Parts: sequence; structure tokens; C-alpha cells
Amino acid sequence: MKIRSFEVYILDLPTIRPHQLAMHTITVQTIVLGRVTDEEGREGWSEVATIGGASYGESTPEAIKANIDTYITPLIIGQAPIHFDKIMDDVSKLVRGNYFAKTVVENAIIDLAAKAKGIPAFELFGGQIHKSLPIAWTLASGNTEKDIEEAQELLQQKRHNIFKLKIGKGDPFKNVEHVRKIKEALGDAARLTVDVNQAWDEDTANYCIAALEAGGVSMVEQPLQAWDFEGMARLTAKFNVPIMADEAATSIQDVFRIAKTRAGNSIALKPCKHGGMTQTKKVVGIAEAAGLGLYGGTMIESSLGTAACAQLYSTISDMKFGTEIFGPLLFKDNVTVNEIKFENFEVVVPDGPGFGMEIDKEKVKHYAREFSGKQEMMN
Ligand code: MUC
Ligand code: MG
Repeated sequence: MKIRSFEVYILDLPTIRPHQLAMHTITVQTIVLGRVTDEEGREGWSEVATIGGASYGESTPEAIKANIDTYITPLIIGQAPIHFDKIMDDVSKLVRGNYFAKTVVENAIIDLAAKAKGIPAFELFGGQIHKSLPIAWTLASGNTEKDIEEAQELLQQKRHNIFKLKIGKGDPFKNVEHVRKIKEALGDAARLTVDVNQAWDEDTANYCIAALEAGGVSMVEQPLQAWDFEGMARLTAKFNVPIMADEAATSIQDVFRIAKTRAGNSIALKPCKHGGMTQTKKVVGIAEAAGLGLYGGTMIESSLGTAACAQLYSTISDMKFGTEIFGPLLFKDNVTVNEIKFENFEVVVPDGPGFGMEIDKEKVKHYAREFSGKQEMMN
């Protein structure tokens, strides 16, 4: 069984409401799908999501596709999917960085390898420790009253009792007030965290984190620029509230540096940031050895990418901060036939073959961007 082809599609999926981050408001989320086939005609599928073109990270959807098509696909044709570690080791010697592109490639190969064996992908990573995982929801409508209403409804539905507030856009002091009002309205029924997405300088962070800590916020994610390891270390030393590295915690080397300099005392995992599942497990090892708390992060993937994250996160013993893999719930539509279940404040880990999701090819065609050959795609 050898790899015969690899194709990459860029899709734009509308969201149920605007989702406001520091650098971009998502109304349409762009995802990149990978499809690998083998000589027997089997398929594996993968997904990464990107936020706001080039405004969130360096990997744009267009660059991910171009780099896979031009540089990675020629290296993987003819290889055996079950040797995904060897394949990615070979790729890494010839393709630097490009973590999102590598994740698209590795995940599709893993989906194929697991499906060929008739087992869930988590079996290739030592097996499942958790059948379901705590799931946070991000309140990011940009309006305090709407956020409170949304949170109360979700609490009542037993869908989420951990809420992350995106507070990087606009006046930091007004945003702290916004958090305080939400905490006051929800009381002890919910845990609140905030994500600043790199928007503050250190003085602003010092003032705002003190207020957030006093207001009962339970974690502060990426308050400073991703490059500011020293500032993050000072904030971590100064405050009791956990300081989480997200945009700063990408390669295994970056995560090692965070651990060594204590530039954060917790890490948001996202396979796309680290370069795939195997690399993510290495990040977990570094974090566990250094006593850093773990969080199952998301780039807001749809059902397929979320299933892959859920499967991998289910193999990690202690996810101190739970997960935030809520992506499918933010989209108006999805690209799989089956859906991921969210119940009792948890996400249920799919356990079918591969990532446990059946791709809906008509939906893929519908949401894929126009390109020559779109009509004939996936024959
Ligand atoms: C991020 O920075 O963590 C995750 C949840 C959310 O609302 O935005 C993403 C990205
Ligand atoms: Mg974040």
C-alpha cells in the first residue's frame, strides 16, 4: 500500500455569528483540506484552519496549498502511509518550518493509515485515555449583553461552563470592565478565561492582569507579542493567575525555551502550530517534564480537524485547562456526513476508523474555492 496522490483544497465556511479577535473578525473561516489516496484507492482526509489570512499567523491558506503542491507532495508519493513518522522526518529535512502545511500532510496520511487498519487514529498514539474532554466556548460577539445571554443559554443547555473571552481588540480598560460584568452575571456557575492574542504591551498587561485576577479570571492567554519571551516570564513570575503561551508556543524548540525561561506556565496545544500530531506529542512531553499546564487548543477547525484534535488530545493524561475544540459549533455548515457530539459540558471523542469522520464530498465541492479542474475534483 503506497501513496498515489495528494490534493489540497481551500474552503471558505460561513460562521453563525461574527467572531471577534484582536486582529480580525471571523464571519467566514478559511480551512485547508488535504486528501491522500493510496494505490488501492483508499483515502485519508485532513484539515487545518487559518484565521484572518496573514493577520494571525504566517501560514496563509494560499501558502499552505502552494507549499504542499510544490515541495511536499513530490516527497511523499510512493511511500507507505503507516510509516508516517519516517515520511515526515524525510519531509522535515527538505522543507523548513511550514508547520500548518506539514500538519495537513501528516494528518491525512495518519487518517489513511488508521483507516487501512480499521482502527481509530488514537490507537497509533498509544490509545485513548479519555472518552470525552471538557470543552470551553469563546464569547466573542463584541457585545457584553449578547455575550452574557449566549453564556447563560449555553450553561442552561449544559454545553459549556468554561468561557474564554477575546479581549485584544479596542480599549484594554473597557475590555477588563466587559470581563468583570460577564463574571458578575455568571458568578460561580462558570469559569472565565481571557485571550489577548498578543495585543498588549507590558505596562497595559501589568495593570489589566491585576484587575482580571482580582475579578476572578482563571487564566490569561498570550497577553504580549509572541516574540516577547522576557515580558511573558516577568508576568508569569508576578501574578498568581496562570499565564498561557499560545502564539509563542509553536515549535518544540520554542516550547522548550518557554519551559526553561518560564515565559508562561501553561501551553495551548494546536497540532497545526507544532507541525502535526507527532510533534504535538513531543510538546506534551516537554510540558509534562517542566510542569507546564496543558490546554487543548483550536484554530477553529470544522468537524474533521476538530475530530483529529479530539483524538490526539484524548491520548494526553492531564489536560489541566480542558479543551476549546468547539469549531463545528461556530459554523453554519460542516464538511462531514457525521457530526461530533457535545454533551454534559464535554466533547465526545469520535472513535470510528481514522479520525472517525466521513467526508461529505458534495459539501467540499460546494465550499471549495474556484480553481481549474474543480468540476472534476476527487475522481
Ligand atoms: C486562539 O488564539 O486561541 C481559539 C479559540 C478562539 O476563539 O480563537 C482561537 C484562536
Ligand atoms: Mg489563543
